[in-house]
Amino acid sequence: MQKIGVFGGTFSPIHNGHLRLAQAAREHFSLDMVLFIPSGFSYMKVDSDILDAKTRLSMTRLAIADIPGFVVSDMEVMRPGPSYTCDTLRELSKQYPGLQIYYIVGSDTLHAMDAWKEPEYIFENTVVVVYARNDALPGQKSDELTKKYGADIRLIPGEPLDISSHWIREKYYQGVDIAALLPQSVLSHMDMERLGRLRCAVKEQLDGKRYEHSLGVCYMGAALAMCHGADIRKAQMAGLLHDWAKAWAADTLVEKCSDKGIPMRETERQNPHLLHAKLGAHIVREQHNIMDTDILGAIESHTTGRPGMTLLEKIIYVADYIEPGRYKAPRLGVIREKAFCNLDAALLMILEDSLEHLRASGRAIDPMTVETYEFYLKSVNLKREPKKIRGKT
Ligand code: DGI
Ligand code: FE
Ligand code: FE
Repeated sequence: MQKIGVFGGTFSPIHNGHLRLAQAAREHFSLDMVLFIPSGFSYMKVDSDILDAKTRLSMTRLAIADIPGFVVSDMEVMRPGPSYTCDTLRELSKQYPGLQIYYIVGSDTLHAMDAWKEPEYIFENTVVVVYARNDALPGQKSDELTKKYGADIRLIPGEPLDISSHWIREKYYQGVDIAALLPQSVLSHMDMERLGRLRCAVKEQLDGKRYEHSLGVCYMGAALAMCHGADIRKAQMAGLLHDWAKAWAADTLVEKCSDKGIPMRETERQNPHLLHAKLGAHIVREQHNIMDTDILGAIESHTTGRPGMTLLEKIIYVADYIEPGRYKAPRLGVIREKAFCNLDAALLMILEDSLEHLRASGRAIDPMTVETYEFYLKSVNLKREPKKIRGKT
């Protein structure tokens, strides 16, 4: 009789732990294949940050694409209404008559199965194979279910699963590097999907011209990140979101900053447009779950800069000035060229020209702009090769 492993789950996202234990189950129980079934709408899970069903399905397909014996089913994603395992198993026994189903679950799930719809159907018609999770070992529960339902419950040998999708999502939004924990294709899909959603949100928030400018900073940021070895995705994200609060009127900016307890300098109160940077960072954190301090810092410092900027902060500051849609600033050609070979020197030129422009137009200069200028004037000069004086070595 052919044996099929059925691995249902939210897979939000699927990660190396899932793949490892599916492989272990396949080998240990000599399964002919493992069918991954991402859940559709789950009546059990109410986490608001779970990725949408189509995204989870695509990520699961990408993750197993090159692994022999692994197959994905869209049956739960496509089925309207909540996902019930008993319905899925009934459908599978119709689809694959005569097959023995090995239903793969985590030990945490085993503890909850009593409360599922028709648990007796599941235990009568499948061998339940359990993988241990660090936070919930199968223990007594197996014996209890065996007694109650005559269940055939077996353990997948190996290390307990010590990572969870929830933990990965949390770290992902904080900007922690999780590349080692899931296939590259899955991470890339997650990034692109998130960028796509943010792009739609920015399009709603800004007028056409400012939206185009934000796209310009997004791509310019990515190009500079490639050139200078920064994180490309973070540069795209920060570039896309940097002017989030740009459309708001002066009094709205001041009002929102007071409401949120964001401190304002005197120059910022006098020139509220300066506030769009720090307020924007605050809002995207609140509204779009951007927890990455690198990205938030780049948004916050993009108008005045700050002494000791991070690489990403410099990249966004410079990209904002030189993106392809800009045409008014003097020395744009030289600064654009410099940006790719000496980022600090480009930054300094922009600060110099901005200060000059502010002075010429009689506008108040924020002390942060001056501090940033002085900081980079010193650091760029320090890095310059000392001029050789004739006759001396
Ligand atoms: O938001 P963007 O227009 O894309 O660019 P930005 O965030 O760099 O904002 C540019 C504006 O900010 C521009 O009008 C100059 C102004 N700015 C930058 N530094 C200072 C400043 N305005 C004042 N008053 N003081 C500053 O120090
Ligand atoms: Fe701006
Ligand atoms: Fe901008």
